[in-house]
Amino acid sequence: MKIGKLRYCIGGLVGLPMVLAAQNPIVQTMYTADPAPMVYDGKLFLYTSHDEDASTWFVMNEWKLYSTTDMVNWTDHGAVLSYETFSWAKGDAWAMQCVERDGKFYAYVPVTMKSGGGAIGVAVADSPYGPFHDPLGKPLAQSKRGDIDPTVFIDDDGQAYLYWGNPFCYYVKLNEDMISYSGEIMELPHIEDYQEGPWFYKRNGHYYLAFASTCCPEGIGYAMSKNPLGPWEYKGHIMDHTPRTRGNHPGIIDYKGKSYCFGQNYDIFRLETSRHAERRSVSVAEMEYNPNGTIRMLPYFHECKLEQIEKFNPYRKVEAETMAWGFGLKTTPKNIWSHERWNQLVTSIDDGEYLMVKGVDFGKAKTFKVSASAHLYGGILEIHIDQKDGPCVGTVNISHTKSELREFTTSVVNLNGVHDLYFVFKGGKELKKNLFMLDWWAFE
Ligand code: FUB
Repeated sequence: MKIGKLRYCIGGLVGLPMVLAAQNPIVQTMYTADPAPMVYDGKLFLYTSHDEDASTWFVMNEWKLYSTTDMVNWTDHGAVLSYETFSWAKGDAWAMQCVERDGKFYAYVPVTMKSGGGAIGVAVADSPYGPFHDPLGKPLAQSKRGDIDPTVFIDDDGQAYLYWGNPFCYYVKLNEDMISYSGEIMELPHIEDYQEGPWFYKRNGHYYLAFASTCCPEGIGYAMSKNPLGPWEYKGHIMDHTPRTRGNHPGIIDYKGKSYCFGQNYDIFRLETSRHAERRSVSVAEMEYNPNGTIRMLPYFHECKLEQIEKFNPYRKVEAETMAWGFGLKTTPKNIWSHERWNQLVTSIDDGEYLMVKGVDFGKAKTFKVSASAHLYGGILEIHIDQKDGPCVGTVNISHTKSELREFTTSVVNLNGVHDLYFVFKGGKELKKNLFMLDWWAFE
């Protein structure tokens, strides 16, 4: 099933309800939940869980990866890890977190075991994109119950900590190898309003434990401590409980001088129906700290600030799966057998749909090149600026390519300055759906 079919039914408008006019939720091509940001090598990586398109309850099989350098245009790297990575797991790829240590990437995940019950596993990779493998062949940690939502933090002295759990919050000290622990698993004294989804981090000497607050609806709460093992003092809401989202789940990070709080809601699913199902979408907001380290409460995501922090450079090969908005489109791995499995194609492109890249710094573009494949009749890619119906500065006729990827080039007019870029897709009378697939594009 494809997300976004009702787009054309809302009041007869071709477009989006006002409520989704901003860059949130940040992924529209599929459902994402449980955001886990990580900064590495100047890039913000975002691992998410994935609600399957037809989920009613939590149908979750894999973890996805997205990245950005400007906070509004996100590149889709596909699924980098699945519950099948763990031979002893039978499903339920819920909230994970990935951390880097000495050039290795450790993904901590909750899964349901073949033998029954939940446990925390760990997988290791040499790159943030994977491939990840399970070094233990068995769970890393298991407590009495509610073994979900692992969060890991490495302190300045090198000691790493693992926290997790719903409705109890457990913790343990990880060893330097990051795949074993020392001492007993401990249970935290209950923190007011704690439900699940702990997110452990340190900033300016303060330790923070943010969490999804008491269900339902969940908000985002937080506690602070002077010590990585507590005692933790409840400090209130980062985002209040609100009927606008049933579940929430924090992921908090500093990037390029700003602080961000990621969470989740049902806002993409709401475009289709008002009934409830676990089909969630990750959103993000800029957040601020007070001088004493406490956090200024945020309104709901739609009222929050989210600025593009650098202009987008179109004079390079841009993966087509990089977008600020792509409602109605899908992505799929370009080649599942390749070691670059994270490279995606944009698919499911129907007549009237569009892909938007925000804040593109054009300078003086003269030519546009796109790599695409069309299995049948193909279609037209129109290049518009500023709005979907804004000036059309170029048109590419993507014709039948015998299923091969082929480069198409067109000249473009009057392109300088910074503009939002819209690729608007048009079919002909023979074909309205699945017009073509896109691999990459570039301006020259
Ligand atoms: O995504 C599955 C579960 O829902 C997570 O583990 C919880 O934090 C909640 O977001």
